[in-house]
Order: sequence, then structure tokens, then C-alpha cells
Amino acid sequence: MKSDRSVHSEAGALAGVVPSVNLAAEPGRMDFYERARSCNLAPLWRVLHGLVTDQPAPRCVPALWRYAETRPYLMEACKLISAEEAERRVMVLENPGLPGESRITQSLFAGLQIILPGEVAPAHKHTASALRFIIEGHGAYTAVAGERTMMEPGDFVITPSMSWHDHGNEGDAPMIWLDGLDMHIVNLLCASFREGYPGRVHPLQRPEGSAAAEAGHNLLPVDTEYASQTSPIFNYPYRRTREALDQLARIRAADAWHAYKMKYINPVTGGWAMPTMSTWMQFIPAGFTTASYRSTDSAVFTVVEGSGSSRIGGEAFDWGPHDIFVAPSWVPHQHTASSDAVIFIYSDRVVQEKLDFWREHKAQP
Ligand code: GTQ
Ligand code: FE2
Repeated sequence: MKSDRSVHSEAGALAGVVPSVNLAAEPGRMDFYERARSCNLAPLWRVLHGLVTDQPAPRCVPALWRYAETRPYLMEACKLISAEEAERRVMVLENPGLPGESRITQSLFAGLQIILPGEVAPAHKHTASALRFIIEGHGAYTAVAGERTMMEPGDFVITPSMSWHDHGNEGDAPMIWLDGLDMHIVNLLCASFREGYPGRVHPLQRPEGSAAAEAGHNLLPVDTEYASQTSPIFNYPYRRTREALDQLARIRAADAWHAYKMKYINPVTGGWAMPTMSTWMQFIPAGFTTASYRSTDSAVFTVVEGSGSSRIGGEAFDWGPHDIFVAPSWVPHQHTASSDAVIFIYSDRVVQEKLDFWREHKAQP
């Protein structure tokens, strides 16, 4: 893109040039372009259709990270650096179309974090919100704003914007989870702040289970104001999510495009659980193939249970437990489960909906 904006681009690099522009006449305009550039001015007609594209033109590509391949790198990282030295010992899932940018999609971050028994990831806070989707291990907690939650595989845990958080492993095995963050959205808008806590961990201020007691039962304490746009539910435990999908599958037929897909909601508003990242859990029964679907939100899929394959654009990806894959914006995708499959999904749909950008297309099955 950078070279497209240069006055010195060859015609071939002028990807965004308006088609009605007579390229043969362009050399005669170069002197004008050069002088304009010295005044920080540039001709729109050479770049317009690259800026305002006919349809989404994601640079991120369909990709899959096999857990059997990524896990050894996490274990190796543990030999090379402590959680404390790293602040967060995370291996970033980098989209092959966006190398070096710490992005799994253009708008979203994904990383696998590992913490060993006895380790602490020190307290800090930042504008970016985080979701944790627990992959493996027991006995580790995350603490947010003075309340701890123990993390179990399949749990979806929220770290809201600007709340103090630290993680610790009090178990006897490594704990691994997926971090999903919105910092690229925050940075697009140049709104990022970050602070380290003066101590290693933030003091505990509420008993474990407080958030669940207040907001986890379709009831809310009377006369309590909820100002935040983030769900007051801190941890959506897997046991209950799995049970919800199981019950849904008993009482209705599978949707052609989604099979069984439930969104995590904020009980205060009925809307998405987080203001910047939409989250779902999907159940695809063994033998079911979803019809081809596309939407403008790029999505990250983490397999919890079962195995199967997905067609994303022209490519096929086989997957099993803990594999992570990505479907870029507007790329058609469909899934086939070879055994009962449960998949956690997050995307930037909630942001697009707020801005009236979001679109979907369901191909007729
Ligand atoms: O655990 O607080 O993967 O702040 C990236 C940034 C994890 C965290 C990440 C973070 C964290
Ligand atoms: Fe953090």
C-alpha cells in the first residue's frame, strides 16, 4: 500500500487508481504530483479504489494453528524466560498474511499464554480489553479488580478495559489459555494507556465467586448501577455453556448455517458480553455440515471438543481439540464435524454492528 501512494509508483503498483484515469497521460502530470507532494498533498484519483474498495479486501488469510505443533513452543518458552521476566509469557498467533504485526486478523490479537506452577504474571492495567479462553490445566487463577477466578478448560473469562489484572498458577501443572485482545482497535484510534501495578499482585478485595453471585443467575442485585459496557459476569464456566448447547440441541433442529451457536451475553443489557469482541460457543453434531456462510467480521475459532474440517475460501483445514483457525472477513466458510464438535469463536462483529458496518451472507444450502 505504501508504494501505491508514492508518486514514483509504476502503473502496475497503482492498484487503487480510478479506472477512468488515462495512464498514458500520467507522466505529464508527474511534475504536478511532485510539487503537490512537497506541500503534503496527494491526488486521490491514483489511490481511491484502493481506499474505498468494492468489497472487503482483507490482507489476513485463512490459517490454522495445530495445538500439537504450537504447544511444544510454549513449553520451550518456559525454559527460556519466566512469566515475570516476560510480563506475559505469550506466543502470538500471527496471521501469515500479516507477519510481524501481532495480528491474527486485521483487527484482533490472539496469543497462547502459559504459566507454570508457582509463577505469577504481575499486575497491570490497560485500555485494551482481553478475553481468556482456557485450553489446558487446572489450579491457576486470574484476578481482575481485586477478585480471583479459578480457570478451568473451556471457561470464557473477561478482563475489562482499564482493570488491574494478574495471573497465578497454584496448581501442579502448566496452565495454557488463549488470549484475545482488542489492542489493534484501541491503537487504530490512538487511545491506549497502560500502567504497571507497584506490587507484584493487586490486593484481593472481594471473595472468589462474587461476580457470579451478583450476575451469574439471571438476577441482579436491586439498586445497583452498571455503568460499564462489559458484562459483570467475570467467568462463563464451560460446564454451564456446554449444558446450554446440549439442551438446545435436544429441543430444536440444527440451523443450516450455524448448527447450534449461542452468543455470550451481558445480563445487564442482553447484548454482547464485551464492547469490542463478540463471543460464541458453537456445537456441530457429528456428521453435520454447515452451509456456506460469510460475514464482514473476521473470526477466530478455537476447537474445544471433537474433530472435523472446515472449508475457508478455497482451502480445507482439518482440526481437532485445541486447534485454532481463522476465517477472514467476507471469505465463505463451512464446517463439517466428524465427531460431536464444540468450538469457541470470537470476532469484531460487535464493533461493526455499533458502526452500522456489519453484513452477512448465507448461501442457499
Ligand atoms: O494477560 O494481561 O496476550 O496484557 C497480551 C497482553 C495477555 C495479559 C496478552 C496482555 C495480556
Ligand atoms: Fe493485560
